[in-house]
Amino acid sequence: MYDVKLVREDFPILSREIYGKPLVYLDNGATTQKPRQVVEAMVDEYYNVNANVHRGVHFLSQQATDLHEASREAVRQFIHARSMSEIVFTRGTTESINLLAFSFGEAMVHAGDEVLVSVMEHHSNIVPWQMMCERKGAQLRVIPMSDEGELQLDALEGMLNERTRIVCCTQVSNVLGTVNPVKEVVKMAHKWGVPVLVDGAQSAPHMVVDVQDLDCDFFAFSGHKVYGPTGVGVLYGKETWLEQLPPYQGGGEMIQKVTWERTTYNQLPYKFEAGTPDYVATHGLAKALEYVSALGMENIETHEQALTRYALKRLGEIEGMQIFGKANEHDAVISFLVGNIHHLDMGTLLDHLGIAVRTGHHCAEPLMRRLGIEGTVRASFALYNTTEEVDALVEGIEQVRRMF
Ligand code: C6P
Repeated sequence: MYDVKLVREDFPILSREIYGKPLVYLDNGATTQKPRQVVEAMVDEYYNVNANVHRGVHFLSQQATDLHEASREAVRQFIHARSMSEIVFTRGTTESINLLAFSFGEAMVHAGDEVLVSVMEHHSNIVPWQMMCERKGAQLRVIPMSDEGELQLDALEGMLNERTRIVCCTQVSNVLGTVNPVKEVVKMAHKWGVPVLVDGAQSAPHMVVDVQDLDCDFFAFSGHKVYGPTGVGVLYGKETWLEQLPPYQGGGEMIQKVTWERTTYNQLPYKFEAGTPDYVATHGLAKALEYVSALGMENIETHEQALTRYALKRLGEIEGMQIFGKANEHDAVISFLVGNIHHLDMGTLLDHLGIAVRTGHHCAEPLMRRLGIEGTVRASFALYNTTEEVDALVEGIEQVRRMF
């Protein structure tokens, strides 16, 4: 039995009041709250273990290194990667994609080549590719979607060709909640020998991720959206690909030998990890993954799916409600507008009722243009949200609607 009341006790912030009202935190797509287990493990490391990793022969350095590398193993298990050399620690999804766009671009992309991204990508999975295409004289092409917010695979089929170098696609849209058929996308791209990057920022917190089953070539996610600390993320890459790519940044740790004439690079994954890593954050991330794994990703998914279905039904009953994203496969993200109430007004008034939602373009301006709007209000759920909180959101929206 998934006991959400018990789970909530692990998150001290959830018992806060905002403007004298109990906090209803529905901005989990932006970042999730942290359980005690994560924060306490990090405090413990700073108090009792702290030392730089991979550098010292002394006890503390070795202990910190062991924790850091155990975290890599925890990530490997969480996304079901084949080997620890395929797990590169970064600062987050954004840095993971920038790393890949730079390195992949340097090695694999030439003038006249094409890079495919979907219309529902976050800016993090658009701009780095745009910058690289500009540098290389390549072309960025956009995979369209239906009005329901489903990726058009038939269009993708027609876009793949001998000039395509990589396909970049989010597994879950941070605006529409669409769960994209990335396994299908991978199969289609692989027929042309084209690798696929899956942006897992919004999927890793909500579902079992198995990169070997997806057969994707690259996968990126952020620690802070999976109940872990800020400042740490992951780029997974198949070893065969990572071996072929040049480093992203130079510095300590990523080298094998440095002379004035020439530098040789470290083995995977260290070739991509220049400088002191945020080893306390990687430990925190491991604790977060341990936490969700103990609850069971399947149980979390079942809980959140039930909550999303309930919210879609209840929100749908509100007069003037327009929900964006009607895909069959829908994750725990709901974007909406009510009548002609501006999204910012709705967000601000809900905030005064203690309800935290996100408003605006959600870092997906091209998608907003496709939808013909400037922004939406977005409620996004996590493992600790309850049906009572959905009711509070519905009641809050009704209250705002009455004011207008
Ligand atoms: N989306 C949201 O409120 P970072 O900032 O690097 O941790 O994650 C970037 C990112 C990449 N891809 C997707 C699909 C995302 O949703 C995000 C972050 C947050 O929707 C903050 S803008």
